Order: sequence, then structure tokens, then C-alpha cells
Amino acid sequence: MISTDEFIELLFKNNVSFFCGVPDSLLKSLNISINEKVNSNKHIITSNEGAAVGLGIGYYLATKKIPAVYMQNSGLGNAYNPLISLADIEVASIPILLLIGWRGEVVNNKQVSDEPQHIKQGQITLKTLNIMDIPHIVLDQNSNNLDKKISDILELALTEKRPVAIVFKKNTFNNKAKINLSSPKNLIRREKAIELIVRNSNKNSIFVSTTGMISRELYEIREQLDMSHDTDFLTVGGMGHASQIALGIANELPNHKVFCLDGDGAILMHMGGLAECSRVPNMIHVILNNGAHDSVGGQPTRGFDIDLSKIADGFGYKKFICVKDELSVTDEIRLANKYIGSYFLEIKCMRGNRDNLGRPSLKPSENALNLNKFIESIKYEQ
Ligand SMILES: Cc1ncc(C[n+]2csc(CCOP(=O)(O)OP(=O)(O)O)c2C)c(N)n1
Repeated sequence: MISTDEFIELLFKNNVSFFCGVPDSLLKSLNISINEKVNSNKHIITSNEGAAVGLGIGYYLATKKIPAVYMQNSGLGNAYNPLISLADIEVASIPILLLIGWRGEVVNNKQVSDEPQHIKQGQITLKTLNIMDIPHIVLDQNSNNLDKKISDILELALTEKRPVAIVFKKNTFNNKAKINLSSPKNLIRREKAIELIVRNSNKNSIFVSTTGMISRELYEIREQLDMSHDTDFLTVGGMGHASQIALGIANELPNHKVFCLDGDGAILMHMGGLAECSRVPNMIHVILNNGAHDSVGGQPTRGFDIDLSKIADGFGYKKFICVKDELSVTDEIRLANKYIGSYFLEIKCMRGNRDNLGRPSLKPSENALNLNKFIESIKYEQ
């Protein structure tokens, strides 16, 4: 395995000392090393991967040094536009080092098993980089000659002034101790909050849940309470888009309550959509704010530094409130069930999840079909 500390040292040696990006579970250890070894003003966790490319471009313009931009391969889509329409060798021609975690990797033409949302993305990752004309190397736990590989690819970036990438397979890096997950003790557990929301909402309310643990917890709670999954849509991929999916449904079912269970990382990723969510009277937008990208290792977001309910006010939500205990969650959901107007409920939660949290056995395509059927069955009420 490659030591993340040594890897960072090699980057330093090659004059790379600025890091930004969106965390990924495959790069968890790398993230910990960056936190340990890089000054906090030289490491910025960005709201999305496109933003990280923008930040990297700004850094290069200010310093003429190559920025390192890290992401999961699913983030390439967010990064595509600023990479192709701006950083590209034929446009502004900016050297950038992309560090990409390869979920759903393909080894010797064989797909490694992974969650459904990673399969297609894994199959097309290297092809996408080829189409984007981004020179890249792939590293795994057995890679050697790192020193030369890294200096060669960085030299190419600098001499040709273009983005380049290193793609990392699963288990490339050593395991580092977990990020400190401590959070204020007076906050509610996220899974408990979801359980209270489910228990206190009407049985027919529709739920759209965001990417990561939140969807997994919603699924498990339905199982535990012996409830159907047909009213839920789990946004297993497309991080940051759950709110728009909920809006798309709410807009078509004006007499039906639609919940969006969002995360702080996800809402920050594509925040502009809130301007439209605030306009529907039947959407209850719940943000489970734990100040972290909990699902991929607990790296911090700005969730605890910003005032999300003030932001919701600014976006025009009719009701907005922040709560952090079980009683208030229950009260708010009971109120929200009857309220006419967009409702923004921020719940400050603890970081962390239980160890034995399962994964949905339902395929995303079945999930979509079941919700389609459920919505058809209630349409006569509208
Ligand atoms: C475009 C994209 N970038 C990164 C990821 C990896 N990812 C999955 S879940 C997650 C963290 C989500 O954080 P948050 O919304 O705050 O929810 P939490 O995990 O804290 O419950 C990340 C970064 C992804 N799935 N898609």
C-alpha cells in the first residue's frame, strides 16, 4: 500500500502545496494526511468539484503553482465544465493535478463489485478522461516508482500547461486513524431524527432522501417499522440533487406533502435550487446538519459555521427553523404536516452512524418504478 504521508511529501517535493476538493471514501486517509501536513489556508474543502477546479484555477493564476484537486470519480461530472470550457489546453491552459478516487473500478476488463450508482461511472472513468484529453496515470496498492511517476505527470502538466490526473484504485492507500468525529453532545443522533420524522409524518407522505447514510438510514427505519418503501426515493447518486427531485414531485402533486431529507454537504453542493424549492407550498425540506461529510469519513463542511435557516429565509421559504432535540423535531414535523407553505427544518445532529447500518437491497430502478406506481395510485386525490 502507498503511505499517504509519503505521497503528500512527494507532492511537496514537486512544488504542489495547495489542496482542494470534495472528500471521497477511497481518499479518506489521504484527506487525513492533508489535514495533518498542510496549513489550513492551503486546504479548502469545496462545496462541489467544479468549485474546486475554479479555486485551483485562481490559485494557479495567483502563484503559477499547480493546485491538487481531489474528488470521487462521480464528481468528474461537476468538474467537467470548468475543466473543458476553461482550464483546457485550448482555452485558458491551466495546469491542475486531479486526484480521483475510482469507485466501481474495472480490473482486467472486469467490473469490481460496488454499489449500483458507481458501476457505470467506474466503467467510463478512464474513457471520460481520454475524451476530455486529460493525461492520467492509475495507481494501486502495488504501484512502485512513485517518485518518477508523480514528477513525470506534473512536469507534463507544467510544460504543456494542462490538467492531468492520478486515478486511485480501492485500497491504494494505507489506513489512517479515523478523523475525530466529536460533535456537541446535546445534539440528536441523525438516525433518531429520521425515525421521528417518519413516525410523525402522514403514512402517505413522499420522501426523497439524499446521497449516503441518510438514505441508508431511511431504508432501515422503514424496515424496522415494517413500513413500505414505495413512498421513498433514495437519491443514491447525483449528490446535491435530492431537493430538485423533491421539487419535481411536489410541483406535480400540490395537495400532497413531499419531504426532502437533505444533508449539509449535499445542500451546499448545489444550493441555487433552493430559490425554486421555496416556491412550492407542499415541500418540507429537512436538513440533517452534522457539519460533516459523514458518509465518506466525517470531513468537515461549513454546515456549523453558517446559518442555514437565515439562508432559507433569504431564499423565500415561508417557514424556517433550526432545532436540535427530539421533542422539537417531533413538534415541528407535526406542525409541518398541516402547514401550507414551504417549510425548512434544519436539524443539528451528531456526527457518526451505527456500525451495523445495512444497505438497501432494492435496486434504484425498482425504487423508481415503485414510487411511480405509488404516485399513480394517489393521483385521483389531487
Ligand atoms: C458529486 C459527488 N461528489 C462526492 C460524492 C461522495 N459523497 C457521497 S456522500 C458524501 C457526503 C454527504 O455529506 P452530507 O450531505 O453532509 O451528508 P452526511 O454524509 O453527513 O449525512 C460525499 C462527499 C458523491 N457521491 N457525489
